[in-house]
Amino acid sequence: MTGLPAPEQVAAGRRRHVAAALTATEVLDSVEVASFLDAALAAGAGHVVGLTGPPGVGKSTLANALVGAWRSAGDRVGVIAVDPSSRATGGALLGDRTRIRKDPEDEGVFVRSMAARDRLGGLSEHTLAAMVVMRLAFGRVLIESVGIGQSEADIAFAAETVVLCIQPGSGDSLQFMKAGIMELPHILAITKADTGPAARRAVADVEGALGLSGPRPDGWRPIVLAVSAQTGDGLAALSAAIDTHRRWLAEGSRAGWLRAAQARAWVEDAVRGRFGTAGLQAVAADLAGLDPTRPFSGRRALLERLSARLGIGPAGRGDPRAPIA
Ligand SMILES: Nc1nc2c(ncn2[C@@H]2O[C@H](COP(=O)(O)OP(=O)(O)O)[C@@H](O)[C@H]2O)c(=O)[nH]1
Ligand SMILES: [Mg+2]
Repeated sequence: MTGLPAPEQVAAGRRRHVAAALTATEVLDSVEVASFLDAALAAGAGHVVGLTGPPGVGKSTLANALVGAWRSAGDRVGVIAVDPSSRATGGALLGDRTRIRKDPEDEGVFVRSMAARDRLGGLSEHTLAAMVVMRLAFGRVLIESVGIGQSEADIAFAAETVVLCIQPGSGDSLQFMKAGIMELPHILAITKADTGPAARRAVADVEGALGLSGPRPDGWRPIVLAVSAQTGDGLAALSAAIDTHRRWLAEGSRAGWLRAAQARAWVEDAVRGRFGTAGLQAVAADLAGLDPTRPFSGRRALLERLSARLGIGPAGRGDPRAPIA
């Protein structure tokens, strides 16, 4: 018994079915769970927005404001809050949760917080599974994840639209540019716009930094804006920018390409995480032939094959980061 609801039940979006699916997919290694997630990935149509940036920049407050705006527009929203500190503080996100879920009777908002991992830049495979479940159930999915150094990049593993939050006067844009992070976000949101001139300067700084880093390989022109979650100024513009990027992705086969690239990255990351680069080399041919529409089944099969070949027990046991070579 896996306790898995039917994908159609999850798609109907009732909270108890979503919760059951999230619990049942915490362990990815069964055939049933892998097929469920592949089916969910194919059927889900929710748009996944990643909200990232340093601690204190205003992500949670902005997430709350976005959820409010989307709910007012009648959209149903799933929120995944990835918190690197939640293990240490045991419930740092409780405040966020109560702030976001204003109405406990509202079936249209679902918030799940989870601890960060070291891999996938703080996003665990569990986060990916949760994202896949959420985008089956909700038209909009928001992932809040703290970026620490290079890990701002890794929200791009999961989200379709990446919003990087930058604090006015922090000098962070310079750091991001140096670290090559400026090329990743589709939208750069200068937070706390109510703080005045510093926010306006930050917009100019970020636009300058983007000009220096040249065009993105995918041709998207990043949108820079200032937003205050406190006053609501710029919130409509942020929401519109997210939808502009969503429409851009929907043109041609951009969204499909993106999902396929992400799916490959998930499987590669899982293999690398358990079996190191030697594992990746051992299954290079299988990886090349991977069906990106069924990454969870592909991942499972590859891990099982490697475990059998190397005689080290079922996939997913032991220290997932221990390399074999
Ligand atoms: N002035 C101002 N302060 C804000 C705004 N948004 C968030 N803050 C404050 O910034 C701090 C960090 O906010 P939080 O949303 O928890 O940041 P996170 O760590 O990125 O999730 C809190 O004290 C917020 O009240 C804003 O739009 N204007
Ligand atoms: Mg937060």
